Amino acid sequence: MDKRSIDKSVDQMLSRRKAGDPETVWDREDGQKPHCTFGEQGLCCRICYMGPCRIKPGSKGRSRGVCGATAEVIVARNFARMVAGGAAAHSDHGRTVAKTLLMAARNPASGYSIKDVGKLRKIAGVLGIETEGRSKEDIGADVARRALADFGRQEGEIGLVGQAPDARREVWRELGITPRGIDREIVEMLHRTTMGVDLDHRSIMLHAARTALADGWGGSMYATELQDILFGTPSPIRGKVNLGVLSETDVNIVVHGHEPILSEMLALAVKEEDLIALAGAQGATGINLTGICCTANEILLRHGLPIAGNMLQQELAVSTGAVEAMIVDVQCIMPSLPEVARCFHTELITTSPKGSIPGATHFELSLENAMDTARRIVKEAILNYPNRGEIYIPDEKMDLVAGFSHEAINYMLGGTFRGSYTPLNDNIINGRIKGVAAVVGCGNAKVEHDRAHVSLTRELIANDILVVQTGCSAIACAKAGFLRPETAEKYAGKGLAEVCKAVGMPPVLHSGSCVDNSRILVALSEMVKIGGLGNDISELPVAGAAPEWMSEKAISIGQYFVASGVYTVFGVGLPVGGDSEFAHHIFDEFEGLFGGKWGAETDPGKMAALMIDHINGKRRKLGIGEAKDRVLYDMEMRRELDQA
Ligand code: NFS
Ligand code: SF4
Repeated sequence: MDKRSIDKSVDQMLSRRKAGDPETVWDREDGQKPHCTFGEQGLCCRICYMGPCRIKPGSKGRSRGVCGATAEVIVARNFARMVAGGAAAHSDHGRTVAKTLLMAARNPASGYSIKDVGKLRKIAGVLGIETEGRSKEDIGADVARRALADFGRQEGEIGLVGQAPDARREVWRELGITPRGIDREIVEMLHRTTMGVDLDHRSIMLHAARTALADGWGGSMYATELQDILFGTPSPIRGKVNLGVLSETDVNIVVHGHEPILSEMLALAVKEEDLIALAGAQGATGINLTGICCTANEILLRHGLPIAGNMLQQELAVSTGAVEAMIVDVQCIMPSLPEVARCFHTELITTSPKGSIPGATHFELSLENAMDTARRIVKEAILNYPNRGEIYIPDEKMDLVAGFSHEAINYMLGGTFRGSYTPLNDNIINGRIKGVAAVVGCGNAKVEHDRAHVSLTRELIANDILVVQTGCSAIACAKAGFLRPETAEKYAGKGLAEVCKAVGMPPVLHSGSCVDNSRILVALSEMVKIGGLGNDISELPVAGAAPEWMSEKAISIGQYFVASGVYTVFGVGLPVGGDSEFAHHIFDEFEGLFGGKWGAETDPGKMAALMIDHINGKRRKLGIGEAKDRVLYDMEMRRELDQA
């Protein structure tokens, strides 16, 4: 058995397992080995039933699918369909938030309201909606309607691309890939890649860029901006992370999934006195609301609520025996959960009409009365407390500071409300900070849990690169202790450490959930607008990475980062190895089109090297590069990291 995780809580949980205990994701991963190499290389086509067809790797031109499809077309179609799947997931989330904003604006009895009026006005401005002399509800309703219209828009441009630098918008216009409507691009992606339509891998990937941009600058960006309007724009906040945040004596409620629409209400419900009293009456000391995955990131950022773990820890959280209820909505919820929950007293509760799970209890969330749903769920969890059996909670937990929305970064660095990125740009120009890297994305049971996130991030900050994070990657680095200001002194390079110390921020900034990768796009656009670092995102000394990705959503994110001009490296592997022409297209030719391109590298040290070299290259082009060697970690330092 390979080592599963660098996170000690995982070892502690796995080492206690006895015969008959429920399987984990790692057991099932073993059972799938070896993974099908055709699929791994993107060479398996199941688009029509003359197949499935598979192409022998390296058989260029000689081996075709039954219909005649070549390797590069099959690889491209599979890749593009992953983009469509990921864009659909993020965007449907954005749609729910837009509907919630409309509800907040039109029905105050729903319990939703508009919290961040500054953000509302800013977004209204971007969308060309009149704000003068109007109530926040009227503006909010118009913003929500404009957002909903952008999902179904047939022609023109979706509204939030207005946040991108002019030069970038020009690149998209010239390529003809500015998204028209969010749903429209996703549908067209599926159409183009059905049997016998778009048979040119370059054309398929161009539309994949349009689809991904409809996610990054559309669905995801609407999700983020409208959530901020509804629930508040995050600012730095303290929190705790890892399985050790579960309480031995409180009622433990774990939210898991993605949309904060219900969890925001749960965060309020758990503070209600009658519910706390009810918990007391059941013998508990209180109610402990925690989370897994991106919902956890959302409630951490806005309420400082603790995170129990990232995606690969969901089964382990239930296996502590200490979780009264796990409440799930959509995305990244393992189908194995009911099985695990059955072995304990944990009640698995579904809330989305889109995500039904046999064996779970369903409490449908209605936007009109979300608070009532939240209270009923909390009560259900409390009443389950007396059914607790034996529990085991690993003692691992770590402090963190999160909440670095781009507005917060602005504020911290600028020092004034509505400050600016000028100090960040200045520090990049003077070389204290070499550049910025986005390290994001999932965990994947194929590789050692959290290792690549943590080693990559550590090497980047040692080289004076400010790291911005989201998703399960942020949770990984949080568990490793990187989200504390003192990390700067311990691990960051001298220049970065100096800046962090002056500002009082960690060298690794947690910016939120996966839809919040759109915050990074806005931050990069701001850096361009401030000036001194070129005219387009593609000129900035920045890079992106998803070192342990697994989800289609990660592929969509990668594609929109690249199409926005960012060099983006993925770990684990990419399902493109089957065709050298396709690989050449996304790894090389893309740069000529978008100014950004894909990279793939499984070794985190080498991944760091690729990103650092890229950032240094951009610095030289801007005329701000001076020779300084990369800090290379030797084996000794890596071992030390393992033990940290
Ligand atoms: Ni992003 Fe967040 Fe995690 Fe991956 Fe899943 S929870 S939306 S997809 S696994 S980072
Ligand atoms: Fe095979 Fe072509 Fe059908 Fe794909 S579309 S399954 S390659 S026949």
